[in-house]
Amino acid sequence: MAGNSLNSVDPEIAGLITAEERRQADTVKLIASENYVSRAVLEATGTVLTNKYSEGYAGKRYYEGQQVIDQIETIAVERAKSLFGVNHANVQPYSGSPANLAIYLAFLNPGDTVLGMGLPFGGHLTHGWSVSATGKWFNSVRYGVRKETGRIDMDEVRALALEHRPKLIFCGGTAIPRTIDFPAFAEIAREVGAVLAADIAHIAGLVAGGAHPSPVGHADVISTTTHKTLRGPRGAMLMATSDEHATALNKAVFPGLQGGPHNHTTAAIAVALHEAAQPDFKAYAAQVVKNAQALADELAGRGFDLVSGGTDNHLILMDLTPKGIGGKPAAKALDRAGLETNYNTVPFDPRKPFDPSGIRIGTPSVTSRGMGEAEMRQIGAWIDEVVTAVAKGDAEDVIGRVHREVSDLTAQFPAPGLS
Ligand code: DSN
Repeated sequence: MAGNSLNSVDPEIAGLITAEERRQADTVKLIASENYVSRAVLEATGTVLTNKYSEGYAGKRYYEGQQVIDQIETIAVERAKSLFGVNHANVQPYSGSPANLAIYLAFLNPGDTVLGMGLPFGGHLTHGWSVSATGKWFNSVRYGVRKETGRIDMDEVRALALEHRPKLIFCGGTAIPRTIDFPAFAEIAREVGAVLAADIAHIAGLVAGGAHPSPVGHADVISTTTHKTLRGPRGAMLMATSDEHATALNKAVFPGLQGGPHNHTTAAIAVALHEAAQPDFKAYAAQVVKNAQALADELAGRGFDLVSGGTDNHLILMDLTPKGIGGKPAAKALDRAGLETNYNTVPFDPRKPFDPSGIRIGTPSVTSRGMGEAEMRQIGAWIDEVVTAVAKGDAEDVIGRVHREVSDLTAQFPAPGLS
């Protein structure tokens, strides 16, 4: 049993993994937070490193046998420091939410005040939203965007900070199509004596590739997942410039919140950081933004209502209300046509998060497949055709035809990491 392949031990799961691989290959993946990792990153995740417990940090562990793991984790940390230009990095958080929870544990006590972007405006659950532990155990205050511009209202951020004196301010989020003004957030945080946390999960690859300004030198602490634009395995990192902040974060991750790090993930993060330090990653990051802007331009030209009117980064948020359809039926129809998106609330959405007005679209994955602006314009045309047909209640033929055309396109652009 021990030496047998997955196929012979568990053909049911092996078959489903193959089916998912085929689905990923045949789909135009437009989910803004997803990507395709390289074969090298995939290989690192599927290794014997998963067998090892390593509670603690390199050189100071609570289990023996760390001769190899210490080297791997140290390499990952050094690569993160070098790529982002920070003095300290912790590569152990299991994912973005635990990474953000560690920030609370490091700097706040229960009941303290956090100022974060409201979820419906593009923030993350862990920035103090009501259903999250961060909204239940802390006093959370939320900022949003201006109704007229769809952009973060920095006057409101400052006014709320002065009124509520938060101990922690989060900037960054999950559905923000515009550049985050890190210096402006830093000024407000300094004014009220708050720790500024930049959650760059969505844009980490753009920051690493020079396609979005860096929060380094502005934010006190930086959190990121490793699997979005950064194109690594599912995992997360915390970074800091000062020794004091780094020590507090390290204690919060372990022993504060987590046990043993997932060493196979650490190795894969190290590989992804190596890939992100190569010159072609800069070109990738720039192309992600160019593609998003081409797609945004195509959609706007076809009458779609884009939040903030366009994008500076990898994602587009659209309100489908003027098209006469909700985000959920549109996303489901697009998925059947081979165009994978997610339904999403839009700022000031009158509808509920499980049936919201918008969809969110991103270009990290299609760019990893080598698609460019011409393909984005074609994808924009397909989105328009499907959404218009569904809104009219007569979409079956259109969905079928678009799906065939999508298959022709995906066949020309093989996805990295897939066999
Ligand atoms: N679930 C992620 C996203 O899709 O943006 C955020 O954690």
